[in-house]
Amino acid sequence: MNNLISVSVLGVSKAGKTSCLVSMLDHFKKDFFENIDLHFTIDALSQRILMEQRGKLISSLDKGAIESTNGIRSTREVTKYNLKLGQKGSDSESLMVEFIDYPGSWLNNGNSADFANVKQFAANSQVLIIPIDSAYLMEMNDDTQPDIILEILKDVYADLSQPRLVIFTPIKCEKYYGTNDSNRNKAYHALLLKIQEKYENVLSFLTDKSRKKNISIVIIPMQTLGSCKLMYFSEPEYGVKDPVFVVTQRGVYSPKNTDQPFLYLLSFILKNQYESKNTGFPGFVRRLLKNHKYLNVTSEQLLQLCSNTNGIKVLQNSHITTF
Ligand SMILES: Nc1nc2c(ncn2[C@@H]2O[C@H](COP(=O)(O)OP(=O)(O)OP(=O)(O)O)[C@@H](O)[C@H]2O)c(=O)[nH]1
Ligand SMILES: [Mg+2]
Repeated sequence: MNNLISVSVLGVSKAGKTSCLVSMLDHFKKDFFENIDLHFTIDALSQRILMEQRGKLISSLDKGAIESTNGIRSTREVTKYNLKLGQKGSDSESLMVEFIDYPGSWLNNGNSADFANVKQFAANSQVLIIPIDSAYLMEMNDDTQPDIILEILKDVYADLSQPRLVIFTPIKCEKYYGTNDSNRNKAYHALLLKIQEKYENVLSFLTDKSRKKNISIVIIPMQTLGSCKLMYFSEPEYGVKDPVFVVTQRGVYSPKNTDQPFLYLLSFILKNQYESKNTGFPGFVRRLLKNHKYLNVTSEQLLQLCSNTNGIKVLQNSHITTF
C-alpha cells in the first residue's frame, strides 16, 4: 500500500516558503507528541538540512535590519523533508510524509518545464501551504502571486476527487498581527480584508460548490521570527521591491503560531488516511479488527490542540474535516 503523503508549498520567490516550512518543522521535537499516541522519526538528511536552515533563519535577527539578502537564502533545488509517523509501541504500517520545497522562481521564470514541476507537486499534494507576503500585499499594489496561484489551481484542482487542505499563511505580518491591542486587531482585520480582495478569484474557485466538499481552507498568520517590524521597501535598480524590517530585539527568536499549520495538516492527513482505509469491504473488516482506529483518535487529539483564535480563520471544511 502506498502510504507516501505529500505536502508542498506554493508561492513566488521570497514569499516565505522555506521560512514557513522550517519554522513549522522545528516543532518536530521529542515532546511534541507527548500526550498523543503517535511516534515520529525524521531521516538524518532532512534533519541536517532543517538544522542548517533553522540556523540561517534565526541568524537574520543578529543584525539591526532584516533584508532578503541575509538569513535564509533563495532555494536553488527541490528539497524534501521526510517524516515517518506511526502508532506508539506498534510496528504496524507507518505513514511517510514528505514536505516539498522548491525555488519560487519556477512559478514565473518563463520556463515551462519548471512550471510543470510546480503543478505536479501541487497536484500530488494532499496539503498545500500558500505563504502570503503580508508586507508586500498591504503596501504594494502589484502583487502577481494571486493570479499565478489561480492559474495553477485551476489546472490541478479541475477534477478533484480526493480531499485537500489549503493553508494560507500570511507571514512578514508583524505590522498587522501579533499582539492583542485594539489597533493591531484593526490592522489584522485590514489584512484579512486585503487577502479576501486580492485572492478573491482564488477563494471563489476553491469554494465553488463543485469543489466545496473536497477542499478545506484555513488562514493561519505566522511570524517565523518575531522581534522585528516593517521599516520600508528597498529600491532595487532591477526586480521587485523588498520589505526591510528593523530588528526590535536582537537575537531574540520569538516565532508565533508556527506550530498551528502543522497541527491542522497532521489532523487532516490522519483523518483522511483513516477515511480512505475504512471504505468498502476491506474497510469493514478493518473496522471490526479496530485496525487504524488510532488514525481517527490521534486526528481528533491533534484537533484539540488546533487553535481557532490567534487570528486563525477556518474558511471551509471539506467532508472529512470539522475544524
Ligand atoms: N519580517 C519577516 N520576515 C520573514 C518572515 N519569514 C521569512 N521572512 C523573510 O522573508 C524572506 C524570504 O523568505 P524565504 O523563506 O527564503 O522565501 P521563499 O519563498 O522560500 O523564497 P525562494 O526560495 O526564493 O522561493 C527572507 O529574507 C526571510 O528572512 C517573518 O515571519 N517575518
Ligand atoms: Mg525558499
